[in-house]
Amino acid sequence: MEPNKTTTAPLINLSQKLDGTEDTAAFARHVAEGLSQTQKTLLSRYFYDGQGSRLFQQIMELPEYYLTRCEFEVLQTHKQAIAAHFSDPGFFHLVDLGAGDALKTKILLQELTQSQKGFDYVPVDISGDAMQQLRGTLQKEMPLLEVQAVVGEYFSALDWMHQHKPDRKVVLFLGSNIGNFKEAESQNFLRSVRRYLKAGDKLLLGVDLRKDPETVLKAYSDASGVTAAFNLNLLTRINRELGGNFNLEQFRHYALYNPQDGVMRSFLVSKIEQEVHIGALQQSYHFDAWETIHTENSHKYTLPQVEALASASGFKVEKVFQDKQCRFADVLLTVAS
Ligand code: AVJ
Repeated sequence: MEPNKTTTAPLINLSQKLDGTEDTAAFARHVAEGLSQTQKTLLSRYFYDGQGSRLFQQIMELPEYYLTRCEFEVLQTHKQAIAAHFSDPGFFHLVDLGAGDALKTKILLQELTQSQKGFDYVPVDISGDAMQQLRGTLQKEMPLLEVQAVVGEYFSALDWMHQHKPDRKVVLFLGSNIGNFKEAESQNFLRSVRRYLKAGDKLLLGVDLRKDPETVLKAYSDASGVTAAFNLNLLTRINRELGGNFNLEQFRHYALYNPQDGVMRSFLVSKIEQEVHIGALQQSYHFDAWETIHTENSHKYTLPQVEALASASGFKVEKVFQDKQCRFADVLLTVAS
C-alpha cells in the first residue's frame, strides 16, 4: 500500500471567485477604460484565459522565442550555485510568483531536493486549474517535496505568506514577467515585494537582456503566426465574456521593437474604419482605418538598468546568472540592509 502523503497540503484559494477565474466585472471595467482612451489599450494580464495560456505554451516552443530556452539554460547551468545561494543560511519558503506549470522551476526543485536543502515550495498563480495540476504532478514526480499551492494575486499570496509562513523567503519571479510592467510600475512592484521581505530574504528575477533588435522582433512576430493568434485572442475573449462583436479578420497583430528604449511593443491594428459593439458595456467603439490598440510592452534590460531598478526598490544584486550568449539573466537580489 502507498504510504499516506502528508506533505501536499490542500490548495489555498485567495481569489474572489471559487473557480479561480478572474472577475468579469474587473475585466469589463478595464476594457471600457482602455478602449475609451485616445491611444486605445488592453491590459496584457488578460491574455491568459484557457486558450491564451495554451497559445503562450506554444509561444514558448517557437524557434523564434529564445527567452524560455535561454532561461532554461541559465537555470540548468547554474542550478548548483543558485541552490547554494538560496539555502544560505538555512530553511526557506520558495515562493514562485506566476508559477504556471513550473517547468523551469522544476530544475531548481530537483537540485534543491537532491542536495537535501531544507525548504518548502509555495507556487502562486491566478489560475486555479494550473495550481491544481501542478499540485498533482509534483505529488507524483517529487513525492517528498512539501508543496503549498496558492491561487490568487501576487500580493494576496504574499499577505497570506506573511501570516502563515513566517520563515525566511526566497521569491522567484521568472520568465521576464517583470518586462510587462511600465518603468515606474516595475519599481512599485519590486518595492511592494520588498515590503513583505526581511533581511536575509532573496528574490530571483528573470530579465530579458538587450540584444540584436532583429532577434527580439522575430520573437514577437513569429513566422507561424502563433503570437498573432495570442494577441488576437484578447478580442475573442472580449467577444465571449463581454458580448463583443470584434471581427478578427479586420484586425492584425503588429509588433514593434525600439532598440533605443529596449521596449518591445505589441499592437492590434484595425485594417478598416469600423464600429465594434460590446454588449456588456452597452457601448460602441469607433476605429479609424489603421488605428491601433496597444496590448503589451516587453522590456529588454541592460545589467546596469537591472542594478538601478534593484537599488531603487530596496534590493541589491548578489549574483547575476546568464546563458552563454548573454541573452537572458536570472538576477539574484537580496534585501538591502
Ligand atoms: C510572459 C510576459 C514574459 O513578454 O515575452 C510572449 C509574453 N507576449 N509573446 C513576454 C509574450 C508575446 C511574455 N511574458
